[in-house]
Amino acid sequence: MLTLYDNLESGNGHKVRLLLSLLGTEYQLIEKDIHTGETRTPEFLAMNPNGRIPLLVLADGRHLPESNAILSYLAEGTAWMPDDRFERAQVLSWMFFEQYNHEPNVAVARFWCHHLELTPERLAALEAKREQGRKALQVMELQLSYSDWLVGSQPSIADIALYSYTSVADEGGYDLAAYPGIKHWLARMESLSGFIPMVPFDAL
Ligand SMILES: N[C@@H](CCC(=O)N[C@@H](CS)C(=O)NCC(=O)O)C(=O)O
Repeated sequence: MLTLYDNLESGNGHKVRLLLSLLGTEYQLIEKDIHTGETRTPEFLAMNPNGRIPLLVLADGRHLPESNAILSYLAEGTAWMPDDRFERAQVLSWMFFEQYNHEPNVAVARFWCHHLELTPERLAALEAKREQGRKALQVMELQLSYSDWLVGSQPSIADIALYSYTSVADEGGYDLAAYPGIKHWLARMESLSGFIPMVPFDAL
């Protein structure tokens, strides 16, 4: 059976739990406290030298870190990864965008709002993050204003990679009312059979 090391606050982890749920794949969940260094112990670093969740452990004991690499592994041979070579590259394109433009701003703003004391200096840095995050959301909005899904005519792991943190962007101070295409896309994702939501901070 697959084992997933994760933390329920994490959108990177949620991406993986969401795909596993949509695929109906059973797995064992091991929660790690990311605020007390549980992913920085020698035992954990031996599994992922980068000291972060999510981390997937295969039935044969091999370890795979990085949410989007895990999505690619799990989606192989399923409808969540297109067969077409160009569409596969487009999926990767959105996943790289997610890690470079979206997650460092949309997810980090959410983390700061909930875990850091917001001094005047941090508030200024937070506003700069939000500005970059709004630019990333606008890129998604443009794509989703003329297509239902980020790649091709059906949902793929590109949509999963971008769903998790976008769905809780309000927790980082973003107002999704400004992005009607994204709002409709979120609703399409949430209507998929097997869908599971992000756990809101106030429910943890
Ligand atoms: N690029 C990585 C980012 C993983 C990441 O930042 N994980 C955070 C939680 S969302 C973590 O484990 N933080 C604990 C730490 O850095 O010690 C991915 O997509 O999986």
